[in-house]
Amino acid sequence: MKRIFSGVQPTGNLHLGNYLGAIRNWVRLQKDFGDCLFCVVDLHAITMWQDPKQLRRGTREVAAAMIAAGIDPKRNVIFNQSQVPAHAELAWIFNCVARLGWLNRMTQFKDKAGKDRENASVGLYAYPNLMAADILAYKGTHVPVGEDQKQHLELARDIAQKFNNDFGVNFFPLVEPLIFGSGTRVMSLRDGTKKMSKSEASDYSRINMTDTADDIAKKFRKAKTDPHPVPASPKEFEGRPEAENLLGLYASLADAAVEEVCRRFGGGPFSKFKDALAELAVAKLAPIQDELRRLQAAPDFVDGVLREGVEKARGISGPVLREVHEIVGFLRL
Ligand code: AQP
Repeated sequence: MKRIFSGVQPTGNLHLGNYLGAIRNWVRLQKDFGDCLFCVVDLHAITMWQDPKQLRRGTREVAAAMIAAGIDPKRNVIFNQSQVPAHAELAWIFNCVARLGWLNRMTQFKDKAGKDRENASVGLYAYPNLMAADILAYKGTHVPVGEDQKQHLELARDIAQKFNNDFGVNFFPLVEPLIFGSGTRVMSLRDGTKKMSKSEASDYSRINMTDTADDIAKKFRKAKTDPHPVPASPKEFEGRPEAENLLGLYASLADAAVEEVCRRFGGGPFSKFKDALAELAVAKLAPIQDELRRLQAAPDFVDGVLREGVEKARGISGPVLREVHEIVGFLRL
């Protein structure tokens, strides 16, 4: 059976990268996959310190954004990770399956821990094991994510394979990443070599899902470019990461080929192109933002969706964990 699992951290500032790289694809996939779980991964969020009030607010905001973007809470399971014990429990078992050498190769840990590695939390280091548990607690088979999560998904496959080999079973599926669409790697507006990210200090580096039309226009106007005209073909992207990112963003928002966008704006000034890009982004985000505002004013509704999701998620993961206990050899009393 095919089952989708994916998640977003409630760490604030949900941005265009999260939308184009992940959430928009989820909306499209829910039509083809009957069984989808979309999770607000609050256990992942606390691998870096979070203000408790902000974390609660962020959890509701991410759930609301999923619904506002078009994920149907009736057909899918929308829930927050911390309320389903199977995630943390299976993560511990996977801590005992995954090898230190595997985790040492994870580039996201290196990026996030930076130079002060000794001071990073153990949770940040073991993050990929929890991510494998998130998916496999439901025997998830397909995981739609942005390009940045590819390495973690390869690790989830390795963990599933090693668990199956160690215990001589064919229990966990080998998860398939679904990395598709033109927004799989949206880059920072200040530096085209870095991904757009929630935790980047400068707010000018990203378009937040809650930005006003004025903010969006201002941020695109200030976005870094180069002194040359807009490239007339993707062949001219070489050494121009900011231009490539902005044209890619336009293509992704317009659901058009990047070649077509280059043909339309190529040779012209960036100022004109940036105005068109801002206009398009505002038009595409406006209906989602309207719905998001409506849902933010109805926290009881959002909590109700999460509560129902938690029940369903526990109902699926509980029996999987019972089987895992059996396989591992925990004595059931
Ligand atoms: N820049 C991006 N382009 C395309 N996809 C992206 N995703 C994140 N950034 C981009 C995808 O969004 C989903 C949810 O991401 P997350 O909230 O779990 O955290 P993250 O990947 O660590 O995202 P951020 O925004 O960069 O957060 P911080 O700054 O806290 O690390 C994932 O599917 C991800 O691929």
